[in-house]
Amino acid sequence: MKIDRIVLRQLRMPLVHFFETSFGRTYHRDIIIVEVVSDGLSGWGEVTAGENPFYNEEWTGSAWPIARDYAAPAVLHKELGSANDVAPLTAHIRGHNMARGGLEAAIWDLEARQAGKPLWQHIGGGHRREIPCGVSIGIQDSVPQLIEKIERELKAGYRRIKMKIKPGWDVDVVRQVRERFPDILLMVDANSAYRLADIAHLKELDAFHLMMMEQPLGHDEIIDHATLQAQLETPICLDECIRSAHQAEQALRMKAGRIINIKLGRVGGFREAKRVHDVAQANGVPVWCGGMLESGIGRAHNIALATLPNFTLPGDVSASKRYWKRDIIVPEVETTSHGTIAVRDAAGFGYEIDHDFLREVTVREEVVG
Ligand code: OSB
Ligand code: MG
Repeated sequence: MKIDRIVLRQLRMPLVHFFETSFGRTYHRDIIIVEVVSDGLSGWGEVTAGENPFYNEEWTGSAWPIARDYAAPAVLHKELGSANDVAPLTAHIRGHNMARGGLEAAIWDLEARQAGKPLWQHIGGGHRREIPCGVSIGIQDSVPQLIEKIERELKAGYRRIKMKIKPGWDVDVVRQVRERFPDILLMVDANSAYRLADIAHLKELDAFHLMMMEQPLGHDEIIDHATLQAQLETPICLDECIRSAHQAEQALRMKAGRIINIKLGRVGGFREAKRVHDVAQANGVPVWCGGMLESGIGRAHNIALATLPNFTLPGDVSASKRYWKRDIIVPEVETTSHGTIAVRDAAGFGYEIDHDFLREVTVREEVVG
């Protein structure tokens, strides 16, 4: 396979509701979509970087030149044996996994379309026909607002509730949520808002039988997570600090956590995501698929990923309408009444691109090659 052309598009899409984490509030997304073209057929990927370099070092503004000037030229016009060969071609780029991963995922999608196969099958997934769904609920202006949101998501059928926490919005809020919903699968995500010195405070959360506490400490911190996990009953789930299978292996060897959240972009695409999955599985550690407020394209890739066998826990992949008034794919991603997404059998990522709407929300476009 040879890639003849790579089209980068930057979209601007308002979120239905703002989303707040410990690092800030987002009202709209600036999303980069990667289209790769070979012999007249297109594959599609999404760069999952945020609007600011606050989750990790990447942001839309950095991902654009990395994708255009470094990642795209490394694969363009080259004879590629398979999509699996793409990640090593951009591995000399330090960091910037999301910019690299958006391109890599697009080539997996293209190759699946060339073979006339669904993406989930092409990556070696297909362990389940429906993926179990949870939701990630941001920090709200008040506790009653949070409770109302949780109530609505449970009514919609979602199987697990994740609430974002930060200093000042943690133990007391979790206590009130637990009192109102004693039996639900509940977890928290701190996005690196705490330090090891906060250990006594974090241990108070042990009282609420949470499924897990996601990334409490530094975004690049494995050692302190091991120290914290040894003193915490609640399992730690690692997100930000797992950027490769090698780091996953080191973290699990150190017992820095008992669960891993896999995000396609954060680890640089499907090849590395599958490797992280395999390392976790070999260690008896379950994984789930995280989200980055994706458009339908990134969401569809996440669904394919979550059909791999060790994705046994409900992830953060949920219905399009929780994010967008109108998505850029048709049909939009929908959930069943029992809190799952049914996997589709169409070739590639399994949904159609809504080209008219894509054009409408595109604010920047550049062709490489
Ligand atoms: O830490 O999982 C996270 C959103 C943006 C950045 C980081 C995270 C999140 C989410 C939202 O939790 C997941 C989603 O609904 O897409
Ligand atoms: Mg997280």
